[in-house]
Amino acid sequence: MTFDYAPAPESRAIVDIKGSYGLFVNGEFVDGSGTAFKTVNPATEEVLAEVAEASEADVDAAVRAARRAHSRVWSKMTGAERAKYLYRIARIIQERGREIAVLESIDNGKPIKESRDVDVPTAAAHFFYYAGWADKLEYSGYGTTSLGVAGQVIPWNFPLLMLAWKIAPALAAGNTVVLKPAETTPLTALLFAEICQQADLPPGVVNIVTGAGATGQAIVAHPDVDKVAFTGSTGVGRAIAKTVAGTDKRVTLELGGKAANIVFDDAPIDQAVEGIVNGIFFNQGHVCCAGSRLLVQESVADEVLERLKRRMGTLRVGDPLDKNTDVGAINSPMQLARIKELVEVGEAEGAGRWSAACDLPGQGFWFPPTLFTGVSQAHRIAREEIFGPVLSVLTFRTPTEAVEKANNTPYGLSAGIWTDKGSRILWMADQLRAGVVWANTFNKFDPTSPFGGYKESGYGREGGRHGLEAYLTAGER
Ligand code: TAP
Repeated sequence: MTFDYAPAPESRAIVDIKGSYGLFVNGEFVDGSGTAFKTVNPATEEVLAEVAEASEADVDAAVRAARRAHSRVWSKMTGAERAKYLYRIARIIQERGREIAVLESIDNGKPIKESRDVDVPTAAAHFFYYAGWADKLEYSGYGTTSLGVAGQVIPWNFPLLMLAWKIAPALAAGNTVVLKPAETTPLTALLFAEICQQADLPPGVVNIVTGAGATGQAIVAHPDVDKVAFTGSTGVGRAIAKTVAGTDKRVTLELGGKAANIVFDDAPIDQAVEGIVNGIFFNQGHVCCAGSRLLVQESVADEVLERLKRRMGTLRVGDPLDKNTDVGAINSPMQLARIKELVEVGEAEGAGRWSAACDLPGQGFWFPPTLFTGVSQAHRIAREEIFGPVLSVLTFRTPTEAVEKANNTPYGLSAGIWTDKGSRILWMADQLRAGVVWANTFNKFDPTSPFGGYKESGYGREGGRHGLEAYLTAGER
């Protein structure tokens, strides 16, 4: 069943979405020379704005602006001076937090309570955290010398937060930046460009070039880019690694995941059920570290599933701007098609599909919170990243079997463990091939913690002291 709704008008009124946006190059908004594209509200299919597409020549202008700003201004400043700009940006993000959160929810489809309570405060926290490092780089262990121009390409699932993960450490370490947001979610990056102006950031230190994959490719291939930082799919990550092979560019890749969320029979079950729900339905499951494979110990599987289904029945799917919404819109029709395709494959392969009764809005892109039981390790829904609100449930008997199943994936980004035994947490954390292991919690992000993958989830770390390594020469190769 479907229903109609009018997006909450009072929230919408606090953002000023312009009819069209240019590129942000050398401190100013300029026209792009490519064909402008439209960004759409995925909850209503309303066209929000026309956005400039950066051609190779536009990317070149942005890289040249970044190079000038690096050699003449930014690398010449003391760390303490750079820190002042980062603190200022962090404060402005906080001050304009409501506006940014609403814009993020409109452009991305995520629930306002997530953009308000997670994306925006965590983005500000990254700028505060790395501002603190800017005048203390000699204690980082990675030297004090910046690399130069960083080319950064980010996905659509956490548009502002991924920008903060990339830009804050780069600037703190003295680099300048050319960043491309995803085609479906450019608006908060463009608002961030305004914030850079408001903070009086010297022109060229941050450049935002919008566009599709070809724009990202032009950044990666540009000969005067010293460092490439990419977050996105493993397929594009591989193409980027090929492009930079044989050059002296430094690269970090944050790619996909297929995390195991492992529940033992001694776990506090209600707490674990909350963690399972958060692990897979947070941000509609558009999360690289989502707990998309539930591994539950056989002796408690029935109980966990019963409580999980009951809890899924209480999730509210709908208007991202409604503060009571738990699950928002799927970001794009392409992503919705990908989710539907894999769900059909799951059914065809014989797994049992279940969703709570759930009315979805008639307009926009939606998918109900869904789980699959009877999943085997060979099923595609157990192996491939769905990047949507779809959980695959598998069972295990012993901790060794849990480790084997958890590690039986080409990915290695994150994992979760739910148990009462501290010794088991430590043993499991040691055995799991995952960059982040959460114990009795899930999807906890903090700027002080390094984050990144093993295996096909990429290499390099973002966050914490380790996140500086990618932007300083002493960490080189
Ligand atoms: P991608 O299709 O890989 O896109 C990521 C970014 O790269 C976008 O800005 C995209 O532009 C751009 N791009 C596309 N083709 C390119 C090329 N050939 N060269 C350079 N840039 C190119 O991923 P997505 O669909 O946006 O995001 C979903 C994937 O990202 C998932 O697999 C997810 O796991 C992963 N992800 C990982 C992490 C971490 S931290 N590991 C975090 C978030 C997401 P367009 O937007 O125009 O396509």
